[in-house]
Amino acid sequence: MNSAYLSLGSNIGNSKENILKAYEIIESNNIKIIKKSSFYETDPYGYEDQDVFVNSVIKIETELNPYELLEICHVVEKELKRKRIIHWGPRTIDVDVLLFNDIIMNEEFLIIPHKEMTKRAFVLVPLLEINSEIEINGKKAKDIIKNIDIDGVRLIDDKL
Ligand code: PH2
Ligand code: MG
Ligand code: MG
Repeated sequence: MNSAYLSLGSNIGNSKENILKAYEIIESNNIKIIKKSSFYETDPYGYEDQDVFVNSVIKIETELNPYELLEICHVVEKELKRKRIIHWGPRTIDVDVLLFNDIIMNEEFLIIPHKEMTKRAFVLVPLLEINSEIEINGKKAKDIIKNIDIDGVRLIDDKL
């Protein structure tokens, strides 16, 4: 059995509903959700001229390999009618593979650990909520986050 972490984000429509819908689609595709973070309202990172996001992180278990898991992330995005218009721009849902066992891979369309995750408070805060001891490339996430501004990440809900 493989263990992985996924990041979810939405800033179009009812973002919380979109993420809950994404969980349903994920669970109907041979993936078991083991842990869900709270929802966080997060200021847009990178491309800033867009609405705030809702973000979460989940821990999953699956027999799927990383490519198959990525394919399911794309199925979720397709079902929630994501349109790719602006790079890093508004979206109904974005599902990214953060970590997969302790695999390190560097392929054009799949980089694990996720290339940007160590810079993103909207990923690290919910990730640390569900696993405070998690390591990324051999470094403790709780040490990485010490050098990152987390002001733009606000808890919006109790545990699901
Ligand atoms: N996703 C991006 C770019 N910027 N900012 C926030 N707050 N949350 C996101 O999920 C997000 C972002 C590209 O994947
Ligand atoms: Mg993303
Ligand atoms: Mg993505």
